[in-house]
Amino acid sequence: MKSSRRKFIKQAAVIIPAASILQSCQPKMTEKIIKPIVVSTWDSGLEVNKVAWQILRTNGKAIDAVEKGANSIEDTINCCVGLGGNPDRDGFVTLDACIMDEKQNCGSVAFLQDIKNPISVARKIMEKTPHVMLVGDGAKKFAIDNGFKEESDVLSDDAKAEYAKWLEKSEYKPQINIEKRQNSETKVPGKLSNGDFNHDTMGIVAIDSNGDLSGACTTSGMGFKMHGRVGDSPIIGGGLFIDNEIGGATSSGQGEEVIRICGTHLVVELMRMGKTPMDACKTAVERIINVNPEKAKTFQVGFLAINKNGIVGGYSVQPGFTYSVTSDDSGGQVFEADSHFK
Ligand code: SD4
Repeated sequence: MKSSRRKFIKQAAVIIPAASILQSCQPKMTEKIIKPIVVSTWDSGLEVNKVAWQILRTNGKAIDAVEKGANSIEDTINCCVGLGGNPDRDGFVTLDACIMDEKQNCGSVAFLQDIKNPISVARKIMEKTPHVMLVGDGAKKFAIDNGFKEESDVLSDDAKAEYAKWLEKSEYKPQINIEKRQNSETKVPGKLSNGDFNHDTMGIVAIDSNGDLSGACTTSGMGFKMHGRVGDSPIIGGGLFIDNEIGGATSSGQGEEVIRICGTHLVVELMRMGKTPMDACKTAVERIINVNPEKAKTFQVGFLAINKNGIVGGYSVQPGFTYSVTSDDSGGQVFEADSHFK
């Protein structure tokens, strides 16, 4: 499985050769621009991309594509992202999300409970308020006032089982998240469950046919976190950053480590200085590792970036960080990012 996967990835690298040769101070606008295009974190991003692609392929806006893509995984109740995710150590599912458009408008929501689509709440905050970020009860009140339904009994069966298992030891050891390889014999196409992966986050960046970028990042956060803990995913410049002149980036993994270096903002700034998306992600990962090389052996962080030309790259601390790319009707492709530790 692994070797055929590697072979596929090698072949894929041949399909997108420009990824390794872009060297100018800004993404070269003279090269062929790939658009529309949507990229998402993890293998499960492929399904998300399909939803986003339906909007992009008919000349829809990137902001709509990333929102609807994020909604599609938030709506999957037995999945790790959204209300189906694992709860915090007190048994509550608390959601974080942010969204950013081509004009650097942004909206963010954190520590939100009982609302199914945090990314849409974030978009409403972006469009209807003078603020960027609402949290907790205030965010929930805003959501309900704006027509979002309050859900009850939100813990999914998968999450209940995981929580019961966690309570046996009540130990807080963040897991190195990878997308668990799905057994092709048991996998039901299109149906995901918490057993299929141990990550909690979906980051999405799209370029529409107009050449405009937008991004979204939505999560239930690290499972069994302290009540009230907020990760990188709703932080503009942490879990997501978009600059319509340059490109966009998103992240998944141990949020604290991403926040410490303003991860996705750094990635976009590195692309501005001429790095390819892959090299920019690699430099950001190295920055994280330099903070504490010993500790870095114990966690995962993956960055995914796309520049204005539609060139895509990713890099992670540990092996196993995958991302999905869709730029035509063929259903998209999954890539495994190169990593610092092998
Ligand atoms: C967080 N970055 O809350 C998120 C977790 C994550 O896959 O990405 N999990 O820190």
